Amino acid sequence: MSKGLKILCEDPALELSCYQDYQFSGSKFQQEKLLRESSTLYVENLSFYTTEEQIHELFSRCGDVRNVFMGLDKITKRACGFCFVEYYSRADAENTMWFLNGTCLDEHIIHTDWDIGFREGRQYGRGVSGGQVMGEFHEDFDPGRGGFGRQAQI
Ligand code: GTA
Repeated sequence: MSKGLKILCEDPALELSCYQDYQFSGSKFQQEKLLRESSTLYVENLSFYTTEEQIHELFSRCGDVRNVFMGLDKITKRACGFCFVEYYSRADAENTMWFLNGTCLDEHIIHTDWDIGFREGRQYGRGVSGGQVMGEFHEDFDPGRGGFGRQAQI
């Protein structure tokens, strides 16, 4: 394939991120294969007040949603700003990467990423405070996301 054609065929909206789940026991190659065939998306930067119903409603605009798994604080079991959305087909998940990545939901710019597929346990935040790891490094106060920053680690 010529370089020009290759660039046209590559779609940056559908690219894999460099995120690696350290709890995944397979190789990097296996993880990449799963990501390339997956119909599941990870969604981040949700408001803690956004409900499963809202997510279902929004993400259904891009295709048939099979499941929504809300990300939960492992201690309080409350929503902590992320979720997994499982579609019936890869094409529908691709639509979402195109149309919903970077859009606004409940005053938050949401980010979507390919995911290897939901497994029990992955819905819980892995941070020391119970929420997501990245939430513990945000310095800014965000009323929609707790905004505890580094204080949670002290
Ligand atoms: N598919 O990007 C993702 C993703 N993330 C960030 C989390 N999950 C993701 N899945 C996909 N793509 O099931 C999934 C996890 C788990 C659930 C909760 O969400 O697989 P978590 O966010 O609480 O913990 O996971 P995780 O992902 O194991 O934490 P990790 O990899 O240490 O850090 C995630 C991000 O936090 C980093 O990419 C970085 O942006 C930020 N971060 C981590 N450490 C620091 C630090 N020292 N300083 C600043 N930022 C940091």
